[in-house]
Amino acid sequence: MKLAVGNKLYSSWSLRAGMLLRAFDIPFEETVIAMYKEDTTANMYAFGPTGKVPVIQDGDITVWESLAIMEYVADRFPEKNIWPKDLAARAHARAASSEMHASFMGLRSSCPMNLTASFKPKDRGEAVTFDLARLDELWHEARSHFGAGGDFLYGEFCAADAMFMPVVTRIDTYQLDVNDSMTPYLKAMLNHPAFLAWKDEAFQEPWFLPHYEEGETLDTRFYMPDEGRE
Ligand SMILES: N[C@@H](CCC(=O)N[C@@H](CS)C(=O)NCC(=O)O)C(=O)O
Repeated sequence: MKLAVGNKLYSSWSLRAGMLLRAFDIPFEETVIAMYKEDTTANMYAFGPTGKVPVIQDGDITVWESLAIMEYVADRFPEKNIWPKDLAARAHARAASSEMHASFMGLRSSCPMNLTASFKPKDRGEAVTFDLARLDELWHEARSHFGAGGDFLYGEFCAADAMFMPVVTRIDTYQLDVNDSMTPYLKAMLNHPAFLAWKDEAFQEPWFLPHYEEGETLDTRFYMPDEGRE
């Protein structure tokens, strides 16, 4: 199985697919395509039909769009609990993942994924506050109804957690004000070995995207890619 992704420091959709395959120990070969370069679009079209990543190629089968990738991996490896086993939990996990795919635009546009640093808290406006309140409600519902068997939304780590991984990093990066009840989930996600492995690889990348930091005040720099070094 081959997986094409964008910059691991910045590509939130890539992290979702990368997290899923790593968390479930699925062997794959990864190609990283640098974003915002002259040949980015051509390189992405070489993998999939939308000129975007992530894309999975598995023999003759090509799968694009993050949610379709989750479903394909679940079909391909039925022995792994990519989605929760319980019907009600699985339905909730799929609905939550679809909501992640289609919504939370305030948070996604105001707080782009950026693993290089953390930024000082500031007022990020009503849309972000609204999204954080909805996340709190959704995560609380998942954890309280289905989460008893582990630290993740539905107990054991599943595709829904992979879908929310970039949001968890945004909460961390921008020091967003979230309900204390979310703290154990955030910690479990940020310490998941699949995320730590992704971050280690991200911290080798040379590409710096300064426009991802416009309007931000740096708190802590964790990693500066070569392109951003003086
Ligand atoms: N709806 C797609 C979104 C994919 C997407 O927008 N990926 C971004 C990277 S995070 C991309 O490939 N952008 C193209 C580019 O940077 O040129 C999915 O769910 O996978």
